[in-house]
Amino acid sequence: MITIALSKGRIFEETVPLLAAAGIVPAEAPEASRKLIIGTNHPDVRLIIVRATDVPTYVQYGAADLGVAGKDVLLEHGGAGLYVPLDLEIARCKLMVAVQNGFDYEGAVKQGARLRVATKYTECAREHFAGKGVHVDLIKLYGSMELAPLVGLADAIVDLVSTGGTLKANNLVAVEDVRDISSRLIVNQAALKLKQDRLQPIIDTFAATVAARRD
Ligand code: PRT
Ligand code: MG
Repeated sequence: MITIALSKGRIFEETVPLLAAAGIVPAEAPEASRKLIIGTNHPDVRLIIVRATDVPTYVQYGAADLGVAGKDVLLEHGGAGLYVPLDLEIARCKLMVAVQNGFDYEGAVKQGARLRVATKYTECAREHFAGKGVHVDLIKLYGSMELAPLVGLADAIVDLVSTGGTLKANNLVAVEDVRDISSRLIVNQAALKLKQDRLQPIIDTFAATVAARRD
């Protein structure tokens, strides 16, 4: 049995074409049912639907052989026990620093002010501000970071931005790039050895499909 861990939403949707290239077709969409285990056209290939932040954990412990996870999630998770052979170049976005419209971020940084920063991405944020020599108090949040500057919880947020629509709708502006984000294929290291004959062709097909999209 080959088990592939995916999160529903953009990662599932953008992984379906890669699976199709490898001849794997899900029996149903996760939105269509409440099932957490979804079969495919191959009796020995199944998909499991987990929270985006839980994908590395399922793969790390071998409950899934393969998974697709955002670089943001992998940076926070740490990546122990995972082989990360491929940037799938899907679910692209940017990790950015944003502030309320009118807040003088540059000025605050120049003055050496201590900034309060709310984020789900504390590891990435810590590294980013340490690299700039900016002192920050990090406030861990699990969602809706955009609210924090509006109600005085934080001076700034570190969050993912794709269209910019969420920032705009909440009177926030991006002031700094932290890093580009895309989703990666992750593989359980033991499974790669034990099931190489089944896993390697899938990895190779994903790689070829990603490369073909670039040209
Ligand atoms: O949503 P849920 O709480 O269940 O979990 P999740 O947010 O971890 O999962 P999901 O499926 O939303 O995201 C999975 C992965 O997609 C992330 O780990 C990222 O690598 C990637 N990704 C790509 C994004 C975005 N684009 C994105 N825009 N993840 C989240 N967002 C959010 C962002 O946090 C912000 O709230 O969308 C909002 C901004 O979007 P724009 O288009 O308004 O800029
Ligand atoms: Mg989300």
